Amino acid sequence: MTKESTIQAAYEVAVERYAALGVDVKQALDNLNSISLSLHCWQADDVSGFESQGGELTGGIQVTGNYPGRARSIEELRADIKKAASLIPGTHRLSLHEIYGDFGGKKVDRDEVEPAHFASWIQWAKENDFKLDFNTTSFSHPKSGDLTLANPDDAIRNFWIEHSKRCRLISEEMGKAQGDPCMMNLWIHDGSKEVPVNRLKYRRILEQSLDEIFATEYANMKDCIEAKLFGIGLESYTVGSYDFYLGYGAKKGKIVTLDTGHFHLTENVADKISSLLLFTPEIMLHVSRPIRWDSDHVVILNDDLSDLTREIVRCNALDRIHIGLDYFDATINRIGAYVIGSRATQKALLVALLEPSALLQRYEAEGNYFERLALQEEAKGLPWGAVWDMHCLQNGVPVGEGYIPVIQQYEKEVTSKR
Ligand code: RNT
Ligand code: ZN
Repeated sequence: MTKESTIQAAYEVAVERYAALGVDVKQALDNLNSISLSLHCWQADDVSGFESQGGELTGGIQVTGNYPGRARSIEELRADIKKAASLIPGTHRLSLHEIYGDFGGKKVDRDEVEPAHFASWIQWAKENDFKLDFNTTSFSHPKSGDLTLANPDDAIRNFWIEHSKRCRLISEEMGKAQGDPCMMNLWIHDGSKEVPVNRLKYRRILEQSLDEIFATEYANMKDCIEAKLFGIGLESYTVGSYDFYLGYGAKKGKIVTLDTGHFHLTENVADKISSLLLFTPEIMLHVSRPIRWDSDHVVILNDDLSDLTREIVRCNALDRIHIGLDYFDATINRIGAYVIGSRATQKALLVALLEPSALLQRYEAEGNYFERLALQEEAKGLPWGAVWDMHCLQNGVPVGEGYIPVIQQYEKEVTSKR
């Protein structure tokens, strides 16, 4: 393990190097410390949840792998999340799906869920310094089918409307209890395997359903609507496409969720940020890593992620963009997956915060494009790693790969015994 004195020395050299380019490292770290990630609870148990009648995962999403140690109960999931959070610098949020309610072994259908089912979560979050976010769950249910809120069958549509309304109320209670708005994400898989001859019909129904769901105004929760390109088995048509939700969000003042796995693979999600900032109130992100499709691989520090975080910082929009994670990998230690993805996202944010932006902006404004490109290239080699190590040290979490043995130990003592 690197010694504290070595970390300190490397940090001081880095501070000087950045200062020469007009970058205030201390300020960058203060900014990084103020960013909370919204950790997705579903990496811990492969999107299973705690419904007593819990069945297979449907809705066109898929988890691959069967690495031992999946969380099987609310207690195990909470313990795993706490373990993961202890290895990630900063204080964070936890994003719950409706199926993770504390149902006490009873069958509570999705149109019956109440704030009481999340009382123990609210208490847990308070005790463990988490803030909560929330999600409606319209997949993995006998009434999920291919169409939920866009279903022409009113019995099914109304069931999901009721579910979504109740989820908003739960979110409101969470937001009130934590004194900070709960971000409620609404994602539905609605779509079809072949192209319908009436595409408009289902989108019209979805618009009506959303209008009904959002009719009640709340002060302590914010609505986010998540678009998608396609789901497995629903490849030809997605009712809630990006155009659909962008239009809805811009017209009705709702927050659009950009999931980085929900676009054509050559589409640049970072490029969407500045446009959304102009026309929608805020932005919710689901940071994921698609490989050939929306595969939800563990997030790593790659160019796509760096582009995204740089764009957020360049737009000076940290206060309007909520950063949630959304991936599920069951082929490796699940707590390790949380830690890798969260730390990668934070590293990408740090690199963005350390960008010599004033100088780059000046070059651009003056039309000095050689200088702009040269500095961007050289900036890639700046000693941000030394600053990251110091950040971990100051936050009391393992520096560098120091979290590997901690996770191995937890696996030995806890998850391997499940
Ligand atoms: C699915 C969406 C959605 C889910 C979670 C479980 O493609 O990304 O956000 O991953 O809600
Ligand atoms: Zn998502």
